[in-house]
Amino acid sequence: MHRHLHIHPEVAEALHARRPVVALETAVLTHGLPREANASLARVAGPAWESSLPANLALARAMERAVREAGAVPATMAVIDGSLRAGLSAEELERLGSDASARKLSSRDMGPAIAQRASGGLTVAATLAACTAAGIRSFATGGIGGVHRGWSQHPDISADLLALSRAQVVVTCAGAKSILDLPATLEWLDSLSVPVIGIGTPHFPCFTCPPDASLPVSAVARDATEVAAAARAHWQLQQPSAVLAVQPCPATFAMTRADLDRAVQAAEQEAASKGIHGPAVTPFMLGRLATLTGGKSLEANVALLLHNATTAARIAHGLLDLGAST
Ligand code: PSU
Ligand code: MN
Repeated sequence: MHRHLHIHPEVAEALHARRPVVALETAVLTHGLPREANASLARVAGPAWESSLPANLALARAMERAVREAGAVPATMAVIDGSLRAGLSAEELERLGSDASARKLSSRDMGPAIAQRASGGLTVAATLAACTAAGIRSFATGGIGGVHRGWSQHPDISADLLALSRAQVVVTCAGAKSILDLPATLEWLDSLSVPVIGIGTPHFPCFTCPPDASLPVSAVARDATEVAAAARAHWQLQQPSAVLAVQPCPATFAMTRADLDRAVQAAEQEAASKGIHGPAVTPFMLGRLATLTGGKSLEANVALLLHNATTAARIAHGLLDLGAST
């Protein structure tokens, strides 16, 4: 993998000088968010939101900004023209965000994409593999992939879960996407020995919805420093797995469970009748949910992504303060 990895000079310098770095995934850029400009998202993201840009690109740039404002260097991870990048230039980010042929790359897809000189956005699974190659310990995303509803008939289980079992990285997220079977997803995280640490919450956050009182996390931390301490101890025990740091969507923008469930049901029926399956399911569902909720799920998604970027930067600081690179 290292043969194909290109670390952006700013990221390389930060890693070398032991300054905090936060990896950002790009499947959310290529497949997770709409490409139309959306000025109303400034209400969520603040005045620095670039309203005239496609929303997916504006979000990727806003996440990089949030990481910088929290004193870390963003490493946006992608495959561009067959090379694996940790850190993109502004031009590369813009190209990837507008490339209609950009693939959604999970860990198994990166090798073929590199050999074919293709470009694509990395899922959580692929980003974790890239973090291991680059030596990055903190990573922010929205919600991880997991066990899809209806798994007993059709076992659609995201490769994110397996990847979490074998990358020593702290992944900051708002739990797993609410379109999933969350109890089943938590059972898998348990089996794969991935600590699920609630930041200020004993319950598992449900992506765009508030945490579910019936879903306990495996540990609670008060803040980023405590998450970093737990991760360091986990890895000192030679545990090969990631640490999932979970925090709820900011309350102002969270959706109610009832609103979300109604939309998920409708979107699931559409997906089934259109024969959508495999890697296309998650992008289809996220797109339909945004429409069916009148943009509410999109607002919540943007709010939680930015919140997670900031927290991941704090965790990167915490890990370095503890000297937790081994
Ligand atoms: N979080 C978001 N939006 C997204 C995703 C996560 O807020 O689009 C992406 C992540 O890249 C995650 C992927 O890895 O969805 C999961 O896809 P699948 O269920 O096909 O494994
Ligand atoms: Mn899947």
